[in-house]
Amino acid sequence: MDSSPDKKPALSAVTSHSSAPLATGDATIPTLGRFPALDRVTYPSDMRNFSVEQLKQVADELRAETIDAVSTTGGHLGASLGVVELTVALHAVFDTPEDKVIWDVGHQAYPHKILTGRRDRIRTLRQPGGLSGFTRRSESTYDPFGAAHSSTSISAGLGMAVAHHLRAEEDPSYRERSVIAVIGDGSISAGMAYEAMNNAAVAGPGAERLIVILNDNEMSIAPPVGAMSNYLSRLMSSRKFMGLRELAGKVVKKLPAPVERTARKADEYARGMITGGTLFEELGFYYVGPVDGHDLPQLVAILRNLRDTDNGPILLHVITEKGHGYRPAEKAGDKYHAVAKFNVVTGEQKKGPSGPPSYTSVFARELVRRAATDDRITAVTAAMPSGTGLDAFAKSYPDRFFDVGIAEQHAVTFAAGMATEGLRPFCAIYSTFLQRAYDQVMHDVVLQKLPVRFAIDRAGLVGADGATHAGAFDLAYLGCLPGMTLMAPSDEVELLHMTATATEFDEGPIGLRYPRGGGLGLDLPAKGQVLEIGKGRIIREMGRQAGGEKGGIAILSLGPRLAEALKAADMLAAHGLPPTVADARFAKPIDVELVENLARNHAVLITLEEGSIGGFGTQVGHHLARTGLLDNVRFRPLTLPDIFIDHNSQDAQYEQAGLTAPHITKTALSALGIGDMLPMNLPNSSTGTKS
Ligand SMILES: Cc1ncc(C[n+]2csc(CCOP(=O)(O)OP(=O)(O)O)c2C)c(N)n1
Repeated sequence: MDSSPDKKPALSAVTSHSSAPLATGDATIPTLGRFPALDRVTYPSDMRNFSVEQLKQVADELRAETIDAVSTTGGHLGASLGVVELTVALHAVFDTPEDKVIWDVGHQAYPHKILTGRRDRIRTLRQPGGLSGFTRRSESTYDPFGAAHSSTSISAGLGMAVAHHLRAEEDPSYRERSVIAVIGDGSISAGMAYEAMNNAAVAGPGAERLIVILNDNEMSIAPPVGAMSNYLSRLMSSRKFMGLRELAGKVVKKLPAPVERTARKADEYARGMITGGTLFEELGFYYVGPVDGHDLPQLVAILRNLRDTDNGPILLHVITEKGHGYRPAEKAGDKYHAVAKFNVVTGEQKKGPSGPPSYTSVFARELVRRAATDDRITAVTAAMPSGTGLDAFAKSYPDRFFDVGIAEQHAVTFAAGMATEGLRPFCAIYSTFLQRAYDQVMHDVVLQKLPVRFAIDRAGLVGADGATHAGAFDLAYLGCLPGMTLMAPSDEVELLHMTATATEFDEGPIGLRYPRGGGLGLDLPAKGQVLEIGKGRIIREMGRQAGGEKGGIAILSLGPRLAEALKAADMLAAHGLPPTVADARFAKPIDVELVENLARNHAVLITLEEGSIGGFGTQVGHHLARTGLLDNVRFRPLTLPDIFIDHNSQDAQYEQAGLTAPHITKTALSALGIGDMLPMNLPNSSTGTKS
């Protein structure tokens, strides 16, 4: 067995980085000096001449460094700990960044970041202005593809592999290179992964350089579900770990074509006889595995063999343990998938301040309560039972709860099918992930007027997960669909009512979108009430003002920004301009009567929402324009700005977005033409900077 790692020369791209190599005493790396092997690695090229023993030391230290860093930032720990050995082996064997390593989702890429020139910034992970919690092209040449939504890696990798080959003729420096997509057993449940695998074997020259590494830790966020997961377990248990001896007979190196074909045939025949072949082989992949993903010497040797073979596309089945090497994570039910800051010794996570119940839990509570007396209610999640609160539903009604795996498209059409049978399905999906099922929403649900209830969680800005997870667009992408009904609660009591309303609404598709985090701490009534569809409510009537009959300001808010609207109302009242404040409740259909009255009776009409341009304000503006009312009112729609907002605290994100009380106040005063007359130090609404 040749256990020495790759000794290929480093390419120029590896060394031309902007950040300086680590210097002893670097204040940004508090662990410097504690990890002698890791301290020698700023970039992967630094460890390519390491012995396997040295690489094992790097791996051990990398694990400790990852734990130490995440203990100060919080983040996705379990998945990262599971791939420490794999990360070291990949970067030691392959010529990254020339060879491409794509991490599916990217939440397991913290060790990868540490080894690829970002150790000095790893403690800024998910912090304002710091490293992203996922892979990102703009962050490093070692991140060839940005991610955060799952199951994209095989498609992207295949595209890269094929494109590289296409450019071979015009590129004199062309050399064969590998593209490696690392995808988890949870993420491989999504349709996209199969679409890509289905294409790989026939995608043409270049595709043979694709290596898919299935990182099988028998976990998604929750335990994985579905026949594929069962299949992988069977595959794993029916075979012992593959060692080098078996691999030697399996990986057919560059042999003359006829010999290769015969060898392949014999090999396939033998494998088929023993195991019946694998699904991956049927799809045209060369299946290798299962392999112990924590056995570094073995991994290095196997990867070297795979690198040097052109029998691809290859699927390497690696078995790992989520949270590996850190006892508290290994013992935890969720394997520390996502953690708050924690104590490294005890593993105890810092608890946030115990605030009011989350919107998620209020929704789940009402759904569970209603399901007790309504057996038509079913609940569907795409691999997020705890994130959507549906774990509570699952406990009470396991027969009516469906976790379909990471498969948002299927979840939506599955719910549509249920609706055709007279059930009342709730499809609970985060706003950002519902994007993946857009055609299913339009074509399978809305066009057919099927009463699927969309519980759209994490609507609006979401904090540390950043732009990839922001629920910014649902008001726009759902609001434009004919016949869609769309609600947004301004507080948790309203959410209770809207859950009740959605349950009882059988006339067609309906959605309720609510944010990440806690409500206002209001007393919750015992049950929600059914609201009148398409009707908003006045919260505060405009006081008497200077400026004649039609004067003053109206703020029409959709969703939880209402609290900011009310603060703005207090600010304006302090200046003698108490506005009318209304809660729209419905983004679609808009309350035409309310909108028209506000426009007719006020000089200024401001709409407010936690969504992008093209959402609620656009609907209102369109109506005003078409009716001619826009001619006589100063209409000011406040939405998220037309930019992607990076990870930060939710409050800071809304500040940047220009959606806080001072912004609203300033918008109102500017619209009246008196913005400059008042001594208020207010932010500039378009940039979030102080004006
Ligand atoms: C399209 C999409 N849906 C849902 C998620 C939320 N999500 C993030 S990681 C994850 C589990 C991934 O499981 P797996 O691929 O097995 O990786 P592991 O965390 O176990 O290493 C889920 C469901 C997502 N990122 N993208």
